[in-house]
Amino acid sequence: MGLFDKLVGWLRLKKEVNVLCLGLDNSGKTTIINKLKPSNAQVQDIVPTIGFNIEKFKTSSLSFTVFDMSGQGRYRNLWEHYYKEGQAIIFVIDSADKLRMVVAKEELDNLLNHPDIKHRRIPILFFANKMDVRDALSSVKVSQLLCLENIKDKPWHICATDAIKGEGLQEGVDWLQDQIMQSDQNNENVSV
Ligand code: G3D
Repeated sequence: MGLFDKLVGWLRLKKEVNVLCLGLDNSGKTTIINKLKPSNAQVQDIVPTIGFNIEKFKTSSLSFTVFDMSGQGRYRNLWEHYYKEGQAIIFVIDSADKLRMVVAKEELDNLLNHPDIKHRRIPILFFANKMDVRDALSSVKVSQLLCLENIKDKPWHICATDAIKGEGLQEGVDWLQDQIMQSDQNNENVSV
């Protein structure tokens, strides 16, 4: 089963799933989203998202909102507005960019403490991307530097990925799908 077919499995949830794809610029968000889209819709030329840029991709049951999180303080209010709508988060890290790991952590902390995220059990999938780059940090190391073990009130998972080859993405998508289906079932049980 292809990645997109997996994602279409979410159709069974009978609702649109809004996935926020976040991370610093150049971490690989656009490359990842393009791998998740159906092959005939993939963009061949990937333009790094520079400056303030929100991209939205819509497939049959999935709506992805992608934006960069750093260096755009004056626009922050605009993109934070999307937090409310997100039902799942994909947070992409450039594992080879050791210098900006601290910036990635700051942005993650801001995200986790945001009023529209803080009290929700929203699943967060971390992609420790660019694993193919020599000297890239391992996903365990990335996890340590971002202090992921401190996230106690949200389900989270980290996958080592090479977005160019598409490696590791499937595992992450499977996990995210399980989480969304589980939370859907829990909500149904609550409303019965
Ligand atoms: P962004 O959307 O988060 O800003 P992009 O990031 O998807 O535009 O990717 C930024 C650059 O990193 C691109 O290279 C892209 O090809 C590259 N990239 C993305 N994922 C990987 C990966 O897993 N491994 C490697 N080696 N490179 C990756 P360019 O050269 O176009 O800037």
